[in-house]
Amino acid sequence: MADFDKLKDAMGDLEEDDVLEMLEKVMEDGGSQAGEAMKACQEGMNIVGERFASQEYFVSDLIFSGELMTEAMDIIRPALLSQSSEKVGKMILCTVEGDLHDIGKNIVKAMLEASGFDVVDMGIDVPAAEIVKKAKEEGIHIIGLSGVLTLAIDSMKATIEAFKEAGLREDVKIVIGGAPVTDKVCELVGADAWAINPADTIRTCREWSGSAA
Ligand code: B12
Repeated sequence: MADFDKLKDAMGDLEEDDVLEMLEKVMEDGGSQAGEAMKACQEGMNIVGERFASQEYFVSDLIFSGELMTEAMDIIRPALLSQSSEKVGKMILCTVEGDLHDIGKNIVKAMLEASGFDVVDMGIDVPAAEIVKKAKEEGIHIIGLSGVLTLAIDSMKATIEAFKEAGLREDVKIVIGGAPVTDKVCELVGADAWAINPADTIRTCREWSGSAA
């Protein structure tokens, strides 16, 4: 049984060797506890964020934490993905304008693809108008917006407004996610749903595409 508190702390302390070693151990049985390990790593990233906010860590530590989280996910990703051969639909996923964070988005993308979605990944810092244009061009009805900065909330709102202005709001379902997103934020920006983890995102998007979770 892995010690997930230890894993969380090692991630928060940016102890690369310890994190990677613990994750290799988690994978020894094929990764039956990979979900818990991901959660612990994410909580460890919250510690990094708190230490950055209190000026104990610097931007270089944030950058390093991003690299470490990416390495960590590379180890456990195979166990998180239960591959579906069924094709359930196409959707857009991106990080909204002004926000360059993409680790969470990339995790969500990998899991959506594994569950059968054809994900059009528009990348990071994507302006509202481009998202609307892409949805229109490709006839896509499910949109996932990611953002971890507080300012991402404004960009999410602007994106939803842009769909309204284009007369397309009723044609799309929009799910938002990322660290600052809550039910209140969902209501404020006018999204259809929000999710904090990939499993909930998949459930919501599969419901919208007409496939049971
Ligand atoms: C790593 C990191 C970085 C890396 C990002 C690397 C990368 N490629 O993404 C780098 C170094 C680039 C970075 C830069 C900056 N960062 Co930064 N960063 C972080 C940190 C430590 C971790 C983020 C992360 O990857 N978490 C792990 C992932 C797995 O979690 P997640 O993103 O929440 O994703 C999960 C869920 O939210 C959900 N999800 C995610 N997306 C979606 C989408 C949908 C549709 C759904 C349904 C669900 C969903 O599923 C995911 C998996 O479970 C956070 C701290 C934190 N607590 O988040 C700060 C943090 C977000 N950063 C912060 C800041 C201030 C910055 C900078 C401004 C620093 C600077 N002075 O330059 C810049 C901003 C650049 C910009 N314009 O975006 C602040 C934001 C403050 C705020 N309230 O706005 C934070 C909160 C740190 C802090 N406490 O001060 N950062």
